[in-house]
Amino acid sequence: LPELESYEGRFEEDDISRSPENLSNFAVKFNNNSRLGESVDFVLRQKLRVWCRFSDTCWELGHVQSLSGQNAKILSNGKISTVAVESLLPANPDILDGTEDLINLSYLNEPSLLHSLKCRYTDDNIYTKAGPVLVAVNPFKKVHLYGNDFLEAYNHRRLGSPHTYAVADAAFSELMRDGVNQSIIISGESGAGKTETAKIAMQYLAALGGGSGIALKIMHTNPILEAFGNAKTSRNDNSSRFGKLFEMQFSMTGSLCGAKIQTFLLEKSRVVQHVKGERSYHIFYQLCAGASLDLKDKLNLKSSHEYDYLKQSDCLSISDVDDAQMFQMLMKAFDNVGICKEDQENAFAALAVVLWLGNVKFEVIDNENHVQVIPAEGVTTAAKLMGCEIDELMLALSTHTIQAGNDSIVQRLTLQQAIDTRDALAKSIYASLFEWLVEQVNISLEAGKRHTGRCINILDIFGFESFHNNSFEQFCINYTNERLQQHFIRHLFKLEQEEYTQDGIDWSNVDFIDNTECLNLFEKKPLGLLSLLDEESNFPKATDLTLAVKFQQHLSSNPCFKGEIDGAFKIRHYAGEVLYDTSRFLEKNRDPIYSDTVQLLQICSCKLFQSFASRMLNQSKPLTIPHWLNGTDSQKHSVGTKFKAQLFRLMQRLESTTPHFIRCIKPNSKQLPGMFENDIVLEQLRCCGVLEVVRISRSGYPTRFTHQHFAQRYGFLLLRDVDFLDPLSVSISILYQFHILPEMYQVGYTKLFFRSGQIVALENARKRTIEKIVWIQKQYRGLQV
Ligand code: AD9
Ligand code: MG
Repeated sequence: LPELESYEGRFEEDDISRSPENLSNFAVKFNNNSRLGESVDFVLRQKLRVWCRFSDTCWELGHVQSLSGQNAKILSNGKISTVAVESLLPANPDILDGTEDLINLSYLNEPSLLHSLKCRYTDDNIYTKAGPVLVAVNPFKKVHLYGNDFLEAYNHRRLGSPHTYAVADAAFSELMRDGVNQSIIISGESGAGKTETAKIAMQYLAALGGGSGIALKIMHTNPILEAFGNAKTSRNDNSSRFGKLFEMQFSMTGSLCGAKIQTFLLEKSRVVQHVKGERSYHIFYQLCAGASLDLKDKLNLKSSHEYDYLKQSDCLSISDVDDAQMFQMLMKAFDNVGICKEDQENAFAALAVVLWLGNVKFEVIDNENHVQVIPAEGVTTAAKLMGCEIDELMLALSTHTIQAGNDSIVQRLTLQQAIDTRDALAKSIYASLFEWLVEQVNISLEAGKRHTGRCINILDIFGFESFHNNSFEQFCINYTNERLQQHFIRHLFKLEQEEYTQDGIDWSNVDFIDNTECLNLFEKKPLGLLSLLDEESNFPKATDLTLAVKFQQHLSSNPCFKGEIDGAFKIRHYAGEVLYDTSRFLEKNRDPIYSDTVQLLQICSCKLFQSFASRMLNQSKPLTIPHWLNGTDSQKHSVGTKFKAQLFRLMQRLESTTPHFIRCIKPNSKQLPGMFENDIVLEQLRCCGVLEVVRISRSGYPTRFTHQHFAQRYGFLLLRDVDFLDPLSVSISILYQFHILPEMYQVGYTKLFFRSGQIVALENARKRTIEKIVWIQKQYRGLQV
């Protein structure tokens, strides 16, 4: 290495080797996202790229030109401007711009993460890894990343770039290798692409384990679930209004043999009420638009604008979606999944009942606001389709019977009570129909004897939500996300710990934050949010305001809780603080169904409606006394309690599997392609735990090199001859020569582990040395010529 020797003298002069402590300090500081501070001197000399903050989410890339006092002159976009030093963060070298794994970044600050994702997104690389997590940024357009060629390339490992296929492939390989069940946990906010991602994972697994008819059947469950469980919302034209765990079952040899679907928290209020610009469930519009004349005739079906439940929001269609065509696809899917014609027709009849119930009107008949049903097409058609007498339905909707000893007293309902009764009936018919349908699909997907218990679960579940107005739904959703977050952090912790212990290094100073305190706030008995909510739900005279007072009384010592005025309260979630409004909490938690309507369903001649009645009574053990009466029958299972139990079962299932995490990100709120809005993305990276992964990596030792690789890459920077040394000794010599502080690295059996940012100093030295070598070589050749 004559060139290197002749270069040594220059290298001695270099400030990098002169001030190594500076380098380490500098790296630590940047690493911790702190401002440049005293290390700006170094940045100046290096003319490093920096991020200049113009607002919380607006960062611009620039180069430091000079420094005066607490300000720096920055060259950015061809202009020089003065920026306060405290508004600067270090940027990564441009070679890392398109990195496939965010953890590779030397600087893991927010603008750097955003920049990396954005660079990739611009090139239609919508997938990026963040350590063990796959980040998927919704392209809102067709991207050429799917289909048979890609399926095969990932299957044969010809492609290794981040992809949902790669995650599915890893899950499958681990299932086959270890015999341990796997789960793919997909989360993200509404419209971020969870359902599409779940379908892409299913597609891969179906192709891998497939060939048989079951793969096709499984794929056809999607249009069915989407028709009945998805709706247009302001955030997503095809928003899933339920959570879903899809279990794909495999034989010992890895062929797909069955599947099972479990659903969570269907938003049934949407059936009777939704805001302007949104729609009810797709199936209603599809049925109205696509039913055959014969079916229309049977159900007395009109167009969607004739139904009060559908027309309330002035939104009957979705651009670029043909409901009639979707209906045809649904019928095909029904046939392929194996739902028989009779069941299909029964389901359509139940839908028509819901629509017609919505058209039932009441008239006030006395000055106490008591009502009777106006005999019209709504109530007559609904009764006919249910298989009951019109009078019976009219009575069930406008009166309530109380048992007093052997006597029964019939009370007329007021207008509001009657409307509530009607809507409650419509909602519970729809929810029962949905449950029934999922059961039918499950029956047809059953693996039977071939099922070995080996499976891959795909979880497509609502992400963390924080709106202007947050109610009971957000309360349940965010509780779910706290549980999933705990699972996520435990898993990351375990992974890290395993790697450290395997390599014999001390991991005790890796610091993890967990969210136990917030989970306690929800779950503790008797003084947790859910228990207190149930307790208050059982007091007939309780109101949402008394609930809020109760929360305040018992929970104010928990640091994650804060009572607010007017019945509101705040919870400090892992993803940020959310303000909840208790209004209608009690009602939603009680979810009353009314005894008279359930009794009516029991005597309907239509078998499906009879089964709905037993489902309502047996499964959910609901409150059968309407909340406006001081009933004595206390509530057995509230929505909150049932949901908590369901969530516990889900977590138990997930905990027995190896998890794979996919975080979907919505790059803009307009559902448009090619638009990447920093503030929106950053908020989601925070909420879905990607920043947490990065933080955890930062708190540990994210940069890892085998001794060989490290010695090979940096050995030539040593100022002494190291030819005779083994790789570990070379590595140690490098660490000493560059004065890397002992707390910044650990030496394992096979690898060196570095705190993030440490490698930058070495990389800079390496780059500059090589540049100088090249320069010297050129001079040398020049001399020879
Ligand atoms: V919600 O919580 O159910 O409201 P999701 O499920 O997160 O939501 P969804 O999967 O429905 O979002 O995606 C929204 C839309 O984004 C889809 O209808 C597609 O138009 C678009 N999308 C999402 N992922 C992809 C993709 N990989 N390629 C192309 C996509 N388009
Ligand atoms: Mg969805």
